[in-house]
Amino acid sequence: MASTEETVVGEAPGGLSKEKLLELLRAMLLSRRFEEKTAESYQMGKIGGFCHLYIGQEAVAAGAIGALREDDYVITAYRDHAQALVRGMSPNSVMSELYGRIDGCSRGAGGSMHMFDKSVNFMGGHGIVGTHLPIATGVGYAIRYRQTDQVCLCFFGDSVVNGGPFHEAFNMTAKWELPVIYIVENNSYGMGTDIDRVAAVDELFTRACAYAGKRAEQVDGQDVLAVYAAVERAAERARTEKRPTFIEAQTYRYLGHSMSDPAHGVYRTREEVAEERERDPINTFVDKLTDAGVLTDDDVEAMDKEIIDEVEAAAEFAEASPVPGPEEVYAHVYSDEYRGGPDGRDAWR
Ligand SMILES: Cc1ncc(C[n+]2csc(CCOP(=O)(O)OP(=O)(O)O)c2C)c(N)n1
Ligand SMILES: [Mg+2]
Repeated sequence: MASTEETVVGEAPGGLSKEKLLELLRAMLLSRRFEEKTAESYQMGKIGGFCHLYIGQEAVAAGAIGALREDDYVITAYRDHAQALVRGMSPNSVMSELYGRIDGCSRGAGGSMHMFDKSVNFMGGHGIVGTHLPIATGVGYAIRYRQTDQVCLCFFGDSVVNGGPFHEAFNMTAKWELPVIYIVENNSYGMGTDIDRVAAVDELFTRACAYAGKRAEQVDGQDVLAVYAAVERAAERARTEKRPTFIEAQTYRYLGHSMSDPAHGVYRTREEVAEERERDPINTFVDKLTDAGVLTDDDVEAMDKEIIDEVEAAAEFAEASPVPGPEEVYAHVYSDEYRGGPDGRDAWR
């Protein structure tokens, strides 16, 4: 995307407008601060169930979704808070869902792994490893059927490339020439399993060459601009050539697999985590922006404070939101026709 003189100060990183650069930084900071609050609330017992944090991987969601149009679709796995927020779901809705409250996007019934909001074309939040890839194929098919030029962006983890759904989904997506972008977040681990222990070829993007030919590439997932550029190219290809692309984003999670996993785990060393933290995607992007004169340290601090306030407000909102009543047990099980009441048949129209 071309930069303009009015909006860019100095040499614009990535050739992007100042507005776009700030949007990318804001997306990453919001994800980070939101999840720091999530961890705190979880430890205080306010959030229950499975909860997987994305801290360290923010550049992937921010860069990839930042390169899409608002009417494109996004689908992801269970590590989904950042994707939901960056796609435009409100922090109040996501936090309330984490708290299991009625104002959550799934009325508190889904929790951490099941963020969903049709109004922003965010198709979830899916807990079973790999099974949302065929759903992405279906979304791509729906786009083709409706003859629009939207695209579907599908995030997933590195362990997925060894499973059947990856190969089945990608094969049909390529055969049917569907506008889907698959982006694997290679953070080197599937729970406590090092990808090197289970993948015959650890350059994961090469797995997709059988289906995508040269439309498969590897990017530095800690560099938000590199991710942005790769997805922008892929989206253009999907809209014009109606072809899928496979992107491997090399990234790293700083915390445990989930809230019930120790921060480092026994499968990796503290030194490795410390070394990876040196490549923190937010710090490196802030340095890039301040070096280029796009932002001052004070600007960054002001943005950060505003985001922290927004996240605190979301936690207060969630805290005040009611716990779902017993009538919710039967809601949305079969259809929207249910009109409330825990007491039997008359509750159905
Ligand atoms: C079909 C299936 N098998 C096993 C699990 C248990 N499980 C949850 S997360 C996970 C590892 C996934 O790792 P990866 O795809 O690399 O994603 P990451 O957690 O690194 O984001 C496994 C095996 C599951 N949810 N679904
Ligand atoms: Mg992984």
